[in-house]
Amino acid sequence: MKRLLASILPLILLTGCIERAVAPSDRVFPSKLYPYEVTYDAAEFKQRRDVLMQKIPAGRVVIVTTNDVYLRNGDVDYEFRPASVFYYLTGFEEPNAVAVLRKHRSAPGTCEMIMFVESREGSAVQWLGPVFGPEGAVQYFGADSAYEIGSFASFLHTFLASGTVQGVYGNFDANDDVESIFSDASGGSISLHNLDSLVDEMRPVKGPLEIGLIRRAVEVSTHAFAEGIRATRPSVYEYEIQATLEFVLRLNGCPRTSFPTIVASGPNITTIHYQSNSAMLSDGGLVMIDFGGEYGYYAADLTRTLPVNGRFSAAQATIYDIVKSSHDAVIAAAAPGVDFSTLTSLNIDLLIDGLLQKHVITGTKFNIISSGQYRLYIPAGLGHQIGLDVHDPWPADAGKGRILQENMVLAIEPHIYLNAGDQTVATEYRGVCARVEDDILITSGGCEVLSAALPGTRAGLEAMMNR
Ligand SMILES: [Mn+2]
Repeated sequence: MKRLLASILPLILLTGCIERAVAPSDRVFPSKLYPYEVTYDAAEFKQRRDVLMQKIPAGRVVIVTTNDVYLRNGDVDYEFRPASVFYYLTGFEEPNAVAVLRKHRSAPGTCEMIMFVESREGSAVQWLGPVFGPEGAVQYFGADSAYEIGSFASFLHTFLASGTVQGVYGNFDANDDVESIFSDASGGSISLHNLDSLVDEMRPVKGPLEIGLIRRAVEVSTHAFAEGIRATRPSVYEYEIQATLEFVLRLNGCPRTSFPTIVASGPNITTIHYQSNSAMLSDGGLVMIDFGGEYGYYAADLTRTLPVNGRFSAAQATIYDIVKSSHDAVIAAAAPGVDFSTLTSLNIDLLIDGLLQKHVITGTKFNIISSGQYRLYIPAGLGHQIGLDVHDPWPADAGKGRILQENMVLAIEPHIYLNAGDQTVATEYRGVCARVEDDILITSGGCEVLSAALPGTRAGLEAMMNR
């Protein structure tokens, strides 16, 4: 108990030091699900709908739905989280909601929004709490009109039968009920188009509200990660480190992680999406922690690889330093106008160079890369965008390349995985892995490492573990 208190007290004392990250704006409304400090600017969501509507050909409309509520077991549901595309366009957090977007008849170039949301009264309020209802959808979320969700099916039948709608952009993968209502109402005579791919073109460049939320998610996550690093030592269990990470995360206002926390030690380290977090950490081994919080629905995503006993062995240090130097080179090269595939190639070049120079593997760089052998050691991509999804979408049109632009946010995660049974790897390196993942904001002249407060060098990590 004494040990537990001693480990928790400093965490509690540390939690007061994070500044409010999101400034209130002129038109704000409270978030029921985020009562602490997130405020929303309804005008920003309206602007996104206006931009989207300019991409929609005449005669077509958008029907965007939030996620279904999924049964977990018995009469318990999984925690609800809105569909990212629905949230991006509406800011609406409650389940059982649909928005119909069309070109505004009286304000050309803008979007009209008709919302269908849940109403609650009587015992439903007693059990589940109040909802915004149609009135709230108009008052706070900028709906031009709003109705009870139960009337959506009859609305859609009438709307589609009117002959004015020639096509619909929808995201019906998110909700089977809405999909079947659409199938019934359209009778197969209205063309259905992919909404996500249009919104995917809009999401990469983040606005000020989004960047503020990501900064906050990263800030809290780095803070939690530091406590997770301090909790790492021989004989603790992976789930103890997970508990520390998630405790500090929740204590600082993040309602959830942005993906299931990975604490992979010993032989588990080679499982990229290891899930059980059930093993005990062994002296002399490594542990890889992949973790990030979600704040205001925006993700952070960080990885560190640690020596369980606080000191990297010679082989572990060699692999770690190869990864870290590539990580630094990629971040130095990240800037507006740079194609992400150029950074991917740079990373593979540097990692394979490093492995050859240190005699971890043998052969020629050309053969190892052109034959695809490098994928044995570098199984995953260099990184990805982050935003409402931890793997935020790139626009589907790959022909345009993945050119970095100011105010994109990315997770950069160079890694080397050397499997225990890999005969192409020198014996002493088999089973050694390293990954370092930071979150960066592309700026006008380069990038800012949002997670710079978390040590990434070998010396910095060892210092943090041995303090
Ligand atoms: Mn990642």
